[in-house]
Amino acid sequence: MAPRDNNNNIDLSPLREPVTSPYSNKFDPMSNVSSFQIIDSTLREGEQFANAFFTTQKKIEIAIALDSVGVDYIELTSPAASEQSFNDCKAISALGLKAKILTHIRCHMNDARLAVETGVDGVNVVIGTSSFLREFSHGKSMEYITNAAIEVITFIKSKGLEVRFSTEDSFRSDLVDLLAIYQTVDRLGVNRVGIADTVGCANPRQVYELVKTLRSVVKCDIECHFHDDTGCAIANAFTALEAGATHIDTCVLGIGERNGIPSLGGFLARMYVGDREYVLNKYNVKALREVENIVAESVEITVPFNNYITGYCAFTHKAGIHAKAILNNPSTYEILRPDDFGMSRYVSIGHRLTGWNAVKSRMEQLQLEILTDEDAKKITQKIKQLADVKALNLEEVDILLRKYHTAKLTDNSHHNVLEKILTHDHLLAGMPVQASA
Ligand code: HCA
Ligand code: CU
Repeated sequence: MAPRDNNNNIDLSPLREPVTSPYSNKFDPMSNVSSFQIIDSTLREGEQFANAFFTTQKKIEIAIALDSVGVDYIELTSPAASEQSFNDCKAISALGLKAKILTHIRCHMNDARLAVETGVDGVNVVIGTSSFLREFSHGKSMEYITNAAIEVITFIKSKGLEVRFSTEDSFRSDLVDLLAIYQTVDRLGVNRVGIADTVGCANPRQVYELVKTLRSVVKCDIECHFHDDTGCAIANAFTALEAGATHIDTCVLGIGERNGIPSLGGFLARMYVGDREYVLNKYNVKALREVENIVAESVEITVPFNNYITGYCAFTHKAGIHAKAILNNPSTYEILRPDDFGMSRYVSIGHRLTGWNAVKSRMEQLQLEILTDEDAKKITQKIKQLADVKALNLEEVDILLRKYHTAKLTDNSHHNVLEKILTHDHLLAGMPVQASA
């Protein structure tokens, strides 16, 4: 039976919550869609973004902002990269953040020795296993890689730190080689193994197959890292969790080598649709905007118009049909609830696709109470006529509404008002000229 409020009226509020797809399979026992962890790599993968240069102070600011979002781990550039990188690992480990701090190293004893000196909680170790990388990059055999992995992992574990072992370019590596090395390191007691789609070639189906296979041969957690060269990074991350992965790598705004990896905000948007409670209870999604602004400014980009959640039109509704439904019940055309993310919905009305319901709603917001539905319809026709030449901004729509309203209130001359306004200039006639800067 439908829930009722105290006055026995049907309570519509559950219907106003975002309604997810009936096809989602929340109770799949393999799936970790409701129990994943985030490893944010803005300060490692993100440092490989073309424009990135983070000072120590900026890294600290970003780490604190990431900690406010509640990411589970923060991954830092290898201490072997440079002296400053080593010192930055120390400085960020010493901040005492809630997030665990990782550094990311090559599968190399020299790097491992440096890493354990920095005070990090764990070390993410990586080595290329695809034939391309074995032939054209480091030139090592699988036997060499396996022995190096055993030595490095044993050493890091002996220092009491978390350790993850990952293979670069996993999706172009030989499956038998991959499974063999993951089984070896699993037996050594790594906390996680990692899969990396270094070139962004994988699609969700391939990801599902590989993670599912890996899940059946190792006991440890599974971390996944997906590049976005072909637009699948977030979908791949979601699918990996469905197949049993446990940890996903993200970067603020999706920055990284070439065109990056899943954006933290986009990934959280995707997961919110999978399990809203889990995301909202565990992560402070209202803090996303702050960390995005810090990173965007620091790497000299603007937040893209179509950015998940915080892009300037992420919650803007335009077409009349959408606007009408949204005003009745936002779930109709919104899968994310803007207020959950500290954002506001905006219904755009000054264009030729507008509808009278949206215009009426604006009249109500402005408390122009004497105006009727008929008035809203007439004004809407006028907006469409003007907007066929050039769209009106909200301020201009408001001027039209107020002029019409004043005329109706004072001497019932509102019809004349509409007849006289044939251009934008007519609309703005008599309005105070904006002071120019
Ligand atoms: C790279 C390394 C990496 C590592 C991922 C991982 C990748 O810059 O090439 O440690 O799992 O994409 O393979 O970022
Ligand atoms: Cu990468």
